[in-house]
Formats: sequence, C-alpha cells, structure tokens
Amino acid sequence: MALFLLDHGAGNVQSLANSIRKLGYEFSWISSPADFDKASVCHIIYPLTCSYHGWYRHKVLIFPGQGAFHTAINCLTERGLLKPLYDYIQSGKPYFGICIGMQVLFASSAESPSTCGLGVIPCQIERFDDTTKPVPHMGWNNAEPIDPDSSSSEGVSSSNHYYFVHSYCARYDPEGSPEAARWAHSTTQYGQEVFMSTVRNGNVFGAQFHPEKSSIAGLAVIDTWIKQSLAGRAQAEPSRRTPRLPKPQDGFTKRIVACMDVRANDEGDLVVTKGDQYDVREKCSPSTSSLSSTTTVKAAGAVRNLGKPVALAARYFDSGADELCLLNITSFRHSPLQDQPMLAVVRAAAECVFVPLTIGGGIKDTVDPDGTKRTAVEVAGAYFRVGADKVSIGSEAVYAVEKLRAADGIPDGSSAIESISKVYGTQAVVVSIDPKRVYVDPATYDGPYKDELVHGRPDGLENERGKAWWYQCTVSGGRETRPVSVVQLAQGSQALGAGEIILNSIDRDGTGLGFDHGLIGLVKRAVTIPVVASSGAGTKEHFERVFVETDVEAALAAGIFHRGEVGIQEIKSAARQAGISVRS
Ligand code: 1PR
Repeated sequence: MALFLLDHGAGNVQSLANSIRKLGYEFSWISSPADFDKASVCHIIYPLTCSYHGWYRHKVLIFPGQGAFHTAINCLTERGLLKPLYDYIQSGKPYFGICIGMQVLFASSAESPSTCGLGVIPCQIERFDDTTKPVPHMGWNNAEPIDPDSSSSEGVSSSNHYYFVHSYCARYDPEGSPEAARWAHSTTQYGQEVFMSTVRNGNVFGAQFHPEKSSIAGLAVIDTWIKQSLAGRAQAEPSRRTPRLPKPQDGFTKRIVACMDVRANDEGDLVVTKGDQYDVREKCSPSTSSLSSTTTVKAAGAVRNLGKPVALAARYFDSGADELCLLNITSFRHSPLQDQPMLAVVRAAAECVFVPLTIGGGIKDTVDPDGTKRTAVEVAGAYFRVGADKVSIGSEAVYAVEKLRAADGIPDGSSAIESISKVYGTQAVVVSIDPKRVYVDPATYDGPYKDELVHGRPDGLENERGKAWWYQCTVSGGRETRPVSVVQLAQGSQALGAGEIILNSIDRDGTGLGFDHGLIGLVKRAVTIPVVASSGAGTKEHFERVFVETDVEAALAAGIFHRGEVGIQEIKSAARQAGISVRS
C-alpha cells in the first residue's frame, strides 16, 4: 500500500476515506507511531476505476483534520504521532494536510497561543475578524491559484467553489510575512480578508478547504494530488508572490440546504417524514372514490413517509444541494448510542454524499441499555467517525442556555455545546432552534421580551397584520415550551461555543408561506455566527427574498424538495439571475 491516511483520533476521517474509495484508490490508516514504518519506498496501488496499476516509488500521506488546533496537536502528541509526522514531512515524502492538517504545519495558532505547531511554515494562524462578517467562515468560496496557468495548480481552479469551515486562517501577506507567503499556492477572500486557501512547497501540500466535502471539484483536487505524488512528479518552483488586494466582493456563496427529518414509522422502518407545524402524521385518508389506480392510500394518523433517507440524500447531492441535514426527530424519547440505527444511515449517506452532512437529534449524554454511560462528546464522535461533519443540538441547547442564564452567564463547561466544540471546534457544533410565536397585545405588553417583539407587516400575511409576538423556545420537537426566548437561546448558544444556528419556525414549518423574515432578522442581529433560515419555503422566490432581505448565510427546505415541487437548480438559477452568489 502506498497511500496512507493519518487518523489522529479526533476528526472526521471517514469522509476523506469515502472520497478516496470513490476515486478508486486503496489506502492504509496510520494511527500509531509504528504505522509510520509500515511501508518502505516500493509499494503497489491499484486504482480500481482505471485499468492502470503498477509499482509506485513513493509513499504518500494525507492528514484529514477537523477541529481545534490544540486538540489536534494534543491528540498527535498523546498518540506519539507528532514526531514521526514531523520526521515524515522532513524526509521529503509527499504530504497533504487538510484543514487542521494544514494548520498544524504552522508555528502556532491564535486559537491556542501556548500550543506549538510543527513549525514547518514560519507564521501564526490568526482568527478572522468577526466585526464585519459571520465567523466561522462556513460555506463555499473560490480559491484563486497563485499560478493560474501552471500545471502545478493541483486541480485547484478559480472557476470552482470549495467548502470551507474554519474560524482561523493563514493570512496572505507577502510584504509583512514574506517567508510564510512563499508557501501560498492559492488564495481566498472572505469579507475583506485574503488568506492562503492552499499552501505548497516541495513535498508539502495543504488545503484549508475540505476537498472531500467539495463535491466533484474537491474530488478532482484529491485525485490530482494523489496521482502526481504517487508518480513522484517534481514540484515546480514557487513563483514570485505579490500582494492580492481584496476585491469589493468576495467569492463566498449562499448555501441551499436540503433537510431530512428522520424517524421510525409505525412498522419500525426509518423513513424521511415531514410535518405541518411539526405534526408528521397523515391528517385523513383520501376518499376512495377519488383515488386513481396509482394513488397510495394513506392511513389517517400514520407517520408520513416521503422516502428512504440514504436514497434521498444521494438524490439531493446529485441535484446540487450545498449541504444536507439529517435530523433524528424522535431521539428525545430514547436514544442510546449502542446499535443506534441513525449511525448506519449516516455511514451509508456519507458514502455517496460529498458535501457537508449535519446530523441532529439525541446529541447529549446518554445511557446504553447495558448501563454504559456515553457523554455527548462520545455520541458526537460516533457520528463524526461514520461521516458526519457537524452535529446539531436541539433540546439540550435550551437546557444549557437556561443553566447559563441561571449562573449569570458564567459557563461551567459541562454542556454538550461546550464539550463538543472544545474537542471538535465550534464549526462542528450547530444549534437547531425550534421557536414558536407567543402573540401579545402590542399596546399593553410590558413583559420581559418587549425588545424582541416582531410586528406583522402591513404588506405581510393577512392574518399577521396588526399583530405582535415574541418567539419562545421549545424542546422535544416543539412539545414543551421553555422560559427562554429565541434571542436568549441564540446568544447563549454562541456564548457556549456553537458555530452555526439552524433557525426553524414551528409556525411556518410545512406551510409553504415563505421564511419568517421577522424571526430571521431578530436572530441575525443578535449573533455573529452563521444562521441557516429554515421552515416555510414554498417557491424559488422565497429563497431569493430571504437572502436579499435578511442577508442570512443559508436557507434550508424539506417538503418542497421531498415532494419534487421545486428543484435545487431552479432555486440556484433564479438566485443567480437576481445577482445572488450561489455555487454552480
Ligand atoms: O432535541 O437535540 O434531540 O434534536 C431534535 C431535532 O429534531 C431538532 O433539530 C428539531 O428541530 C427536530 N425536530 C423534532 N421534531 C420535529 C418535527 O418536525 N416533529 N423537525 C423536528 C424539525 C424542522 C426542519 C424542517 C424545516 C423545513 N423539522 O427540520 O425540515 O421546518 O421544512 P419545510 O421546508 O417543509 O417547511 P434534539
């Protein structure tokens, strides 16, 4: 075996493994110091999808990283992998570091100033400025090669978008930091900051974006690098680095997210379902007289079945969804980790989906049937290992923020949000909010949420005009309201370490009336992390309006996609025509 993947024990290594299998390569894992000695210089690899196979002269290593800088360095150190990794890189053999696997090449990171990196690239990783844009930088953006016409661009092309998810970056500053800038291979602009999206020098290549999650464009980068490295192709000398002044507009795109609410139906099969205001059961049977021979009789009270999760996930990936979400919507009842059927669903979905996958439902401390206690970090880790990129926390986030507020805003580190973001990074933790409107009389209301009141617009829906309301948070799939407002939950979640918010609306869910702009505006103004608008999409114009009017980073829909009423490409074409940047 000539291709090796480094598993440092704290990241989503499965996604890269899936991509490499998809490309037809075989590989071995490196997870202990002894594994570094496994292969000598002559090994065989069989690219399964092409007829060519033969002896390669080189051993090549990919380190797919995710998570926090200090966690990555600590895990490498504890497993005795740091020194062998450094020696491997110094020996001149090809190395490809992805995300944190690229950042560990640097001397240090502002994320954890006391932790030393490998020091191969002599500069510090810095945090993005979050005063003018949401941080993490989460989504699809361009990467512009330093030498666009060179064959050394490793498949990176300025006409493609790549998936980024990070709060820290390597600034591109040829004048202030020329030694580090020598490594720049491509640059990306986020807001008005320009950073190195890929680095390369000699045997070392690194990508800040996740090629394994960047659809066809990302797979091409991995394939090009593996082919060139296995063939021992000489690396071109780096060209002269000149400053890249920020353009008026970055290449960051709005994301279209397809969401699948998953639960067991009455036969015990996991199905994708879809509710109206969170009620997922059929309302009534169609009258038999009006049935055509192809119509399926839907029993009143049965769980709506809109398809199989893995098949739908594959369909949405093929249709160009920028991200997918799988939510286990009944996990609040019982969700032991042992034999968790959602793990198998996520594993199978991750094998055919090469864009980010968020998994939600039951991400909390649990107890298995045999009494084994599982922490929320273990539960999240199990999902990351089978191919999830982010975990979404619902009910537990509400309880955590209640606790935080009771402690005067002083976190105690015990919540699922804190513990998972500490290990896997804030960008891996999403909070899914299920708010419900509480109508009040605007003339007399003097309650605690008067600063959060939303007023029905004169040009809005008829039944909203003249009314006012605030948004109360719920748990257990909307079944129980809690004494927390949506603004308090959003701000508390960010303070605890969440990296993104999925903002549902129980009132709009499944109605097709459009996104709730009042709700979205309220939350967007309250936080600096990315917000995904969810619930109520009925037409392609709804996406256009929500992006223009609320400047939200992403918009999610379920029902219209499951029922095939509006296509993802249709939404993207309309958005493009309206001047909204979307991934092609
Ligand atoms: O509380 O951490 O176990 O997480 C449970 C998760 O399950 C939460 O993210 C919660 O939002 C979700 N959930 C629970 N019950 C339901 C339900 O529908 N009965 N689904 C539910 C939430 C909302 C969106 C939906 C959009 C778009 N579904 O996911 O996809 O509203 O729908 P639309 O485009 O058709 O309008 P925990």
